[in-house]
Amino acid sequence: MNSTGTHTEQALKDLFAQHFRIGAAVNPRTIRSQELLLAHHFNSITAENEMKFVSVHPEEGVYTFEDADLLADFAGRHQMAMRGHTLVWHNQTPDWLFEDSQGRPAGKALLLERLRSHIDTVVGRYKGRLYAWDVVNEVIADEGDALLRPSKWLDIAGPEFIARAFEYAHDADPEALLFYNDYNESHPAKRDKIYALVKSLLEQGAPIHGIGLQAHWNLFDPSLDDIRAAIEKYASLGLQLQLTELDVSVFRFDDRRADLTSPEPGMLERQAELYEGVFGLLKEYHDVISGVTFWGAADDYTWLDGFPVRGRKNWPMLFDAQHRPKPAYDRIAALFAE
Ligand code: HAH
Repeated sequence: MNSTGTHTEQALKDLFAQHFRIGAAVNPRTIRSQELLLAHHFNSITAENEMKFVSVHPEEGVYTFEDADLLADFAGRHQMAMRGHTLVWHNQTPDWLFEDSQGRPAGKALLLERLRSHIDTVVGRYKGRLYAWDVVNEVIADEGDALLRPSKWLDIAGPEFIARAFEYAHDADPEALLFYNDYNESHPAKRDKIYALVKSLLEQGAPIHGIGLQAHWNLFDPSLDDIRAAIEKYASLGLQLQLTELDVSVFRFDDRRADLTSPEPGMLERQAELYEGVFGLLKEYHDVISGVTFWGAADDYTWLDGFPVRGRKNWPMLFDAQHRPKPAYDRIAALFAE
């Protein structure tokens, strides 16, 4: 970027043109504040929050698509692809969905009918504009032997809601690529559970086309060996893979320090090495990786400023708060310019 705000560094989308789409999560504020950066580097976007259940369907019979449409229009104007996120999740989902008209727990038939109708409306609205959907997000249990995370979905409908969601999405848009998406996807125990779930969906004949590795990583975890093993294991199912929410926090997950106002010496260099290692793997496995999306675009706005420590600044992206390339960008650009 030069002093007039024009980006002169090589565009990520050109560097990766032969390999995979490159995306960023956006919201109605960042499509304005980061427009030049987004337009220069990215050829795909995902709505950070605006297509989640509670955002588009806050009450029964009430759909609110203004913000989602704004983002889909932005993608259209800039000739960017767009991924949908997300149809079934345990968070950012309204309570009414799980209650009947008397406020008692909804039954299975009612919940699945509401799910079908929701998916039909939302996926149908963006048919031909969104090429992929995260149909089911984060249903695997983090710890212990249980496969599935406890949730109202599971309580009411049993495990069947997962396969049904994929069927409803496929009916609503037969062309859309349908993904299962989760985090801690490279930790061996959770990886094996995600693999088992997706394998069983395939055996049931569910229309699932890919696995989304959220890739919320940090300077210390996971190891490149674990990322490689996860890519190989998931790819052995014959599905395409995408990194759907990539960022590299400078803090260990259990580091709750909140006093840094700028990165410590060495942090950005270590981050550059890690990103170089990650993109080395992505290059090596590009045959099975069809997209890489960052959960943001530059360090001026990241969900990690609020998670897991509220109000703590983080610096996870390839571009700094002024949208200038960071050391991590330089290492990746060198790797793909070869
Ligand atoms: C993701 N969860 C969600 O998929 C996305 O919709 C949200 O905007 C941000 C992150 C990640 C997550 C995590 O890394 C740890 C615990 C719970 C959830």
